Amino acid sequence: MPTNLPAEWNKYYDKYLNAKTIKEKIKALKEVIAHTPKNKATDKIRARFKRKMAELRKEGEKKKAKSGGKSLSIKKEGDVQVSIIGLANSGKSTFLKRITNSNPKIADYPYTTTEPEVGMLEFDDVKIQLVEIPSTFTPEVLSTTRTSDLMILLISDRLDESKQIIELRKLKREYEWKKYIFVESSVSKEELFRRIWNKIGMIRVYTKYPGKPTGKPMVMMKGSTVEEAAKKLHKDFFRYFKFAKITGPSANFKGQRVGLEHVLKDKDIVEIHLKK
Ligand SMILES: Nc1nc2c(ncn2[C@@H]2O[C@H](COP(=O)(O)OP(=O)(O)OP(=O)(O)O)[C@@H](O)[C@H]2O)c(=O)[nH]1
Ligand SMILES: [Mg+2]
Repeated sequence: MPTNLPAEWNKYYDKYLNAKTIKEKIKALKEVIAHTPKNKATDKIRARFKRKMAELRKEGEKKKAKSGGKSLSIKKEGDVQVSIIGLANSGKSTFLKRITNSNPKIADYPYTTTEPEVGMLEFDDVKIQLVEIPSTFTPEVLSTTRTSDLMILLISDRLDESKQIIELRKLKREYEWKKYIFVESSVSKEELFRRIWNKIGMIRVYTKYPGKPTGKPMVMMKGSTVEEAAKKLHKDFFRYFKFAKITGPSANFKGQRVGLEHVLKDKDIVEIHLKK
């Protein structure tokens, strides 16, 4: 091993060497990678760890398939997918029904919902697909959360608040959800949208053509440039790009002329001009 690694690095590496199961190995290797400084001297070793990580993941998938471990996925629709996680009988279906156009079964006993339920929240030109995750929390239903952009950890006034927070935090750690928000089930539709939108870090980019009103926006990652917007619209917009005119938060003034490298902001209106 290279000698220029921090002292505590060995601790993580030992833990990895001693890990027994594939899941433990993956977890330990993640720590090792996270604690390996990025520099020229560690380039090779980090590449090796990453290859090992890919191998372990593959091995894990194979094992799961053999053991009959099923995985489920919900077809992603709309611009963003958000999973709703909450304790059994806490009011997840009621919440989904109130916020979206869906009509899930609601009943006063736990585990009414056994398959993921889906609804669409449309707000401010964005479509957010909400998925109620059954509180059985089997690996199969939890596998549906892999495609989600955000987890809503739903807190209901029906059950003890601190108990809910403890249980939901446990799940969050176990499944390593990185993007999540705690939400009270009484939240308004507008406030919910605002909190989801702020957390996922995406932007709406409207496009304008001479003589046409602006339509539905493109939903893109924060930090996206005019180049990415042009490519997303059509490859010809990139190929024949001359300049763009921007109106909105990223422009210093209405109709500012910019190039491909210009970084866009939420609610920008972009008018692309092409070479003749
Ligand atoms: N006090 C209170 N009761 C609620 C609330 N939301 C739902 N309920 C009631 O709680 C019961 C369970 O509601 P559901 O929406 O089916 O709960 P769920 O979390 O989807 O339940 P499972 O799918 O069985 O886990 C129903 O009797 C609802 O009328 C709430 O915010 N406050
Ligand atoms: Mg339910």
